[in-house]
Amino acid sequence: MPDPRFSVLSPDFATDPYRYFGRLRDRSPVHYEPALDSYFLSRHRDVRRVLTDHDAFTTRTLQVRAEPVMRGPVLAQMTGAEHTAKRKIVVRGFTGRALQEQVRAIRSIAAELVAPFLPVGRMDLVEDFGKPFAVQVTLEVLGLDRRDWQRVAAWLGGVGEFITSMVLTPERRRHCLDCAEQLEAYLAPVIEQRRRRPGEDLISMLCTAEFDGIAMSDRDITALVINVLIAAVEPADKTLALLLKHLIDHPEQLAQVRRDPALLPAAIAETLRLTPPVQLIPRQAEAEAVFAGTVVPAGATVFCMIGAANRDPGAFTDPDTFDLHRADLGTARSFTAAAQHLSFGAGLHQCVGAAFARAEIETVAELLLPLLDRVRFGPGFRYRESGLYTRGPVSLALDFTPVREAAVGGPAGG
Ligand code: 2IO
Repeated sequence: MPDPRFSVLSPDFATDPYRYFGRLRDRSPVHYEPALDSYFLSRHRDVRRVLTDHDAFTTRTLQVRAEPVMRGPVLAQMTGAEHTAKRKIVVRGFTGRALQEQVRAIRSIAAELVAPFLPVGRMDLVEDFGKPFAVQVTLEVLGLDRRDWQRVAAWLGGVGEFITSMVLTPERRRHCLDCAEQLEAYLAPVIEQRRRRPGEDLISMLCTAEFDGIAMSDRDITALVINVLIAAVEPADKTLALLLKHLIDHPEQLAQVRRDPALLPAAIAETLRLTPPVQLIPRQAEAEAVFAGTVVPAGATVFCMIGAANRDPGAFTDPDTFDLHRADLGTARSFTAAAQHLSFGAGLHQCVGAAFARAEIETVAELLLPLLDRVRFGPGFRYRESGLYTRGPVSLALDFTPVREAAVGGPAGG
């Protein structure tokens, strides 16, 4: 029998949701949350079904959860020919030659941001590095001014809060909408300028692109740029910090990766499986549906619990263990539509930035790992995660052997 007192809104669940996933999958795989009038699915096969049966489970939930702060419809809301065409435009912006350029920017921004901490031998991987890194890389890719990163980060905080909150007071809601409006106003003159004089950046590409005669409106571009900003920023510092946390907790695997950086993609894929930075994906059931004998009514909001699905023993052996060598990981597939983990979602709306995400984390980890000689947690550091929708380390205080600044492989050296 499911525990009637269990709630995904309880403080205990927020502290460590992973403790509850096994019980949810076994005893309450279709957990109803009255305060949210929503169903939470935790089994791998149920989550995969919801994400891939596009007629039965739609992304209509995003009209209320995302559209108000995205200032227009995001890619995941679109369907049919419009979705296919616009998704192809975005794919083009994140693969091939464009991606090669982006990797160069990632490397030089990472080298610049880490430099001041190397002679000290101490940094907070989240606050000192991950957050500025994630925002600055995304601004650079979009052809926006990196020097604006703190302003943009503050606005994105409000946008992210709106999308990922389970409950929002009217005051916080107003704050989030204010942030979104300011971000929109910041972008408007840029979009206008790129329409007149396009460059090589992603915004210019969106302004000029056409697929099967379908082009982007200003509203489309605004929404897509905010979509790219939040989707590239919010999970990035979390993934990087989680990767380092798992490797520090498993010194033998850290040593292997330091010796052979070709193991990095496997370590990243395993990090995403075990601790997905995006824990929830919402859908709307268009018709009544039955999961494991439980009825979900037509029109209901369904949350896919990615962290629980990724640890389903029916999908992965010894699912709670971090093992970059696991036979069922399928590293090469882990960043594609054939992925067995569900951290990039699945189906038509699967993450369009998965290849970029892999390249970003791989590039920065390749640069950091050799510098983090004898890396360990700082004195008195207590590991803590936060977030129900997106989740990651609050901070990650690292100590390592100080490095002379001259020894850093920057943009020229790398
Ligand atoms: C931005 C939740 C950070 C996406 C979302 C409204 C659409 C979509 C996601 C991810 C991550 C964000 N959903 N990215 O889950 O673009």
